[in-house]
Amino acid sequence: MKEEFQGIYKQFFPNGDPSKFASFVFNVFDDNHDGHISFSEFIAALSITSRGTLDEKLDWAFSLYDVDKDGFIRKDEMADIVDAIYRLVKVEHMIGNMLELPKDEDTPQKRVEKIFTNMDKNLDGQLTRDEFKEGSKADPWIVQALTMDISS
Ligand SMILES: [Ca+2]
Ligand SMILES: [Ca+2]
Repeated sequence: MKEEFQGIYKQFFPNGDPSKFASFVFNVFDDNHDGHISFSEFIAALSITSRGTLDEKLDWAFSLYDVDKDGFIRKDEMADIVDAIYRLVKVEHMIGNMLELPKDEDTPQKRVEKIFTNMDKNLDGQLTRDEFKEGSKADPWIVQALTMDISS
């Protein structure tokens, strides 16, 4: 099932490497963590990512970035996802933009440092849901990347 899912992403990003990103998204779609995405799980996730309100999208994005589901996004969790996004789009849609990425954003780690500088208001090295949602409104890239608006 996870392989099928990766196959779908492969169609959208034939020259990128979507396997890592697809795994993260799969884990969020698979709400009850039984290793399968049921039709209702699929529809629910799809409607949030395509037609949800900004608030719903931010909640969804938070659950994707909070890989271990402890209610906080640590730097290494975000770096993992950002790395997956960079792999996904590197060759495909971003190549023009990639080359023009400022020096402080040209690796996932630098990008995450920058995101945390803006979002981690109390400087404890992790993002609460509130910090994340507030910060994402100022930096929409972080949600656009997840909902595949990245190419537009
Ligand atoms: Ca976490
Ligand atoms: Ca914090």
